[in-house]
Amino acid sequence: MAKDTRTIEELSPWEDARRMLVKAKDEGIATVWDRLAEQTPHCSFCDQGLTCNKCVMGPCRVNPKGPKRQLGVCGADGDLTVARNFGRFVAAGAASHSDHGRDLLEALEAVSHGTAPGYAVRDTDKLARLCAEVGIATLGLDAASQAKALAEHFFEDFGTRRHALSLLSRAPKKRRDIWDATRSTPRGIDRECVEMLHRTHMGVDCDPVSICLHAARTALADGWGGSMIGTELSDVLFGTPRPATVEANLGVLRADSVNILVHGHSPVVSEMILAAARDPEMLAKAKAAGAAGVNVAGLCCTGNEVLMRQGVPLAGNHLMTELALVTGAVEMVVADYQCVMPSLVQIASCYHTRFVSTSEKARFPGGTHLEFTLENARDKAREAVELAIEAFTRRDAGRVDIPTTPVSLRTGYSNEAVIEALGGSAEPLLAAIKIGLVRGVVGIVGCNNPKLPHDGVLTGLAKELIRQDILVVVTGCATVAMGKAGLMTTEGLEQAGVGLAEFCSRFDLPPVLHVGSCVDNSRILALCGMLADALGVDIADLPVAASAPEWYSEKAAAIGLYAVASGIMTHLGLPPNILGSELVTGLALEGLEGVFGASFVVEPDPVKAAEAISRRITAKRLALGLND
Ligand code: MSK
Repeated sequence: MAKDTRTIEELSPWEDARRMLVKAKDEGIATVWDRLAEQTPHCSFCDQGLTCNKCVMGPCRVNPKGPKRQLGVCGADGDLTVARNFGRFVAAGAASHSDHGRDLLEALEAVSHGTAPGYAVRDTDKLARLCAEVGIATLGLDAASQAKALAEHFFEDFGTRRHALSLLSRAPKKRRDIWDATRSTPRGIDRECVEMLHRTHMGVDCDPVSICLHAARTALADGWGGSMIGTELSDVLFGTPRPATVEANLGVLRADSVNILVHGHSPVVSEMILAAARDPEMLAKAKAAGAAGVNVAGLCCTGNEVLMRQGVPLAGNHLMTELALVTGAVEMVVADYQCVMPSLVQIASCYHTRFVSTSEKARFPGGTHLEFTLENARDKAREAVELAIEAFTRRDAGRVDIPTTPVSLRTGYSNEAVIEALGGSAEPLLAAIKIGLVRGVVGIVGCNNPKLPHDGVLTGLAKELIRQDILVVVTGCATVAMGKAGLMTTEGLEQAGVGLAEFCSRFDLPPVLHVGSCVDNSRILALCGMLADALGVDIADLPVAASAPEWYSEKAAAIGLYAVASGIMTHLGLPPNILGSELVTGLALEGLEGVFGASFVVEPDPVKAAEAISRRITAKRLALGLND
């Protein structure tokens, strides 16, 4: 297999990653970096978005400036080909987040019917608030009846609304008017995804601009719909996050315990695994097998979910998932869905590790499939923990290497927790923004990508921004990076500018606030809506920005596009595969500014990216009549 020519030091700055990369090499285990090297150089047509495999007259490679093949067999030119591919890319991301949201909705419905043993409404206040927000009268309704009514209401957002999603009311009126005027108002979550597939079938929408605008509508259905419902109902079912200090990196694995890693995105399975692992009966079984206990740790966004609500330590982000298994100390990976590399099954088979898939819609041949449903989850979780205990008895102590000690980070900053930390309203933050103590707020979100130095752009950008008195909020895999860089404790304020440090010290906040998983980017949208309403402006007028510096996934493209369509300038460390069309690229980098008041910036260098974001924040501040 081809090897990445970068040195291990160039691949990742972290001690835990580097040690495991060396161990993987010594043990002959291929990782994502090795496979990237083998796939490089990539097909230049695919790289530019100029291949089409949507029908069997093709597949086609379109060469817009070449002597031949300027059109696909159907007659589609390069712009149309790129737009169709990008539209489907965004729809897949929006569908993924939203289908995750639907699972929470089904869980809420089952809880309301009493058919989901072990699940319950844990935040009854939030349930009542949500009911009131969408117009459900709660007087005289118990929690189960409220849950039933709310579930019925949100199901309509998925399929049968005709005009607008219900939580769009959280966006300022000016923003909703822009969506109406540009025909971007998302009508139904499923509807926009399905319509994108329809529009991009051969011979339907042949206008690249029209397809891109529908991509924005599809992304908005994710951000203000599927993801937002997913976040809110996760809080209702599992508790609204509150600030806590937790640990992260591969050092959270324990040599003396049964280690179970929960991976993927949904809290529905991982919460049950956690409950089973904490059961005294399971603990006794673990002890009988010679272990000190059962240690559950998280990976990726499932990790973020249980970190935020349950204080479960986070073992790593996207590029750490394979390396976690290379420690030789993991008994089991329990996966739900999304961002779970199929390679984990092969790597697990090199150790005593069991890979367990749990979702009917996410199967991994070669692994153990324990199908969780809302009815059987409690029993299946116990079965999984017992299998992990059995795997512990087969662990080869000679192959165990747990590198480094864990770092601490602060988590749990739901919007409710932020408001509480500020003393009951967002006013102190607004006041700090007005006088320039805090110059702006930037959401840094998303993944790792092996094409870029692991966590390097994420942390480099965050350090530059906080140094310039810009508050950073993070979600998803960005979280572990910031935690390892020491930016998620109040000690991180040493790296912040004077103004930001003063503001954060006053409220005992770190300079980088953890607001959750990928779907929880919807918390950032809601916060922006709240701040804009408080100032009487549109979201596009706020001194805010977003960034997905090391993104890789379709979901991240949907997030970026819903941020832009909500009026938030968005930085990407890598471009999507659209560079084959000057029209689509121009729309992304400039044209959307005229439509939504925001567009994309692509810049792999974190310092240059910070400069671009800072310039934007300065411009927005001056336009609001504030100092720069
Ligand atoms: S898990 S989408 S690698 S953030 Fe949400 Fe991480 Fe990106 Fe997956």
